[in-house]
Amino acid sequence: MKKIIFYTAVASISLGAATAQAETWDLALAYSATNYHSEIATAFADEVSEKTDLDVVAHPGGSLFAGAEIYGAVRRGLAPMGERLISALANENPIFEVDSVPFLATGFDGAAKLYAASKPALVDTLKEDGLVFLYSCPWPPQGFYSVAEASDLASLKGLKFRAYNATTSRMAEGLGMVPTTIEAAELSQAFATGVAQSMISSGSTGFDRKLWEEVDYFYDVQAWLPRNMVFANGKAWEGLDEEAQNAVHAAAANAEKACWSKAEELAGWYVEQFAENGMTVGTLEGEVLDGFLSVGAELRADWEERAGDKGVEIIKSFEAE
Ligand code: PCA
Repeated sequence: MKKIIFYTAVASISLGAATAQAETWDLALAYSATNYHSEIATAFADEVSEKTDLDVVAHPGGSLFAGAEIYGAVRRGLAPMGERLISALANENPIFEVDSVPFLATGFDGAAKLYAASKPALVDTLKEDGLVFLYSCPWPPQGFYSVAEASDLASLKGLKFRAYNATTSRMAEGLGMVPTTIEAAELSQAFATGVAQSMISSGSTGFDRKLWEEVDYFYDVQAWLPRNMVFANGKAWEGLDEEAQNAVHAAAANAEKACWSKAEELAGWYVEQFAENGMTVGTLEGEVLDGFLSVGAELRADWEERAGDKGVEIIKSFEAE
């Protein structure tokens, strides 16, 4: 009997000490653990854990919440931190779509300028939603994957297209394809079963999902560079003291810098892996290229109209940079 009491006392003392030392914060991630976004977000979590009393635990691959659920889950406080593809939130606010306006910013320098021009609006929009913006990192330039050679528009007609946001859906429709929204985590399955036959995405996602096993053609369109963002629940954030908040922002700045360099460093390498694995890698030409450009121009005009004055301001400040 005495022995049991002794163990209980020890257990509760150590539990008490652990609670006082570290509060655990989950960081919900949508993309695979080996993707650079996830690796860097995990390094960010480790840095915060090291420098503050928080213990931040990253959950890649949609293992805590699927990509489509992360924004809502962090807003509701179900997870204190999360990462989301910004443009997938288009139905919340057109500001979230600016990085996916076709052919507006098509390289890393342009994407960085567009980020700088749109960041104040992004931070404000998150604040209105009760969230704290931490950092944002791009995907490499978006290309076109297809099981059929894109020799003319007729060859794309009716292809089942995997979309990840409203812009990709509308590009597909404008080009005669049939879009379905599918998270990156479900991609291999979708292509293997024929639910998807084409998509617009970066070399990064095609590489993660070994798309060469199902898809023969990659066209390096460089249509835009969409970004992910990492953010925290505002109430949870208010529970941190100023020193901890500053340490989180400092770790976020480090992660953002590392992530932009990694994206740029890997962009060409991913495409090389496609050729090495037997895919035909090229650029769009003729009426297919014209089709992408003209549907892209329509989508840009449409976005400018929906985004109103805020949108015009962002584009103006982007173009002035
Ligand atoms: N990869 C993500 C979003 C953009 C990208 O390059 C995806 O395909 O889901």
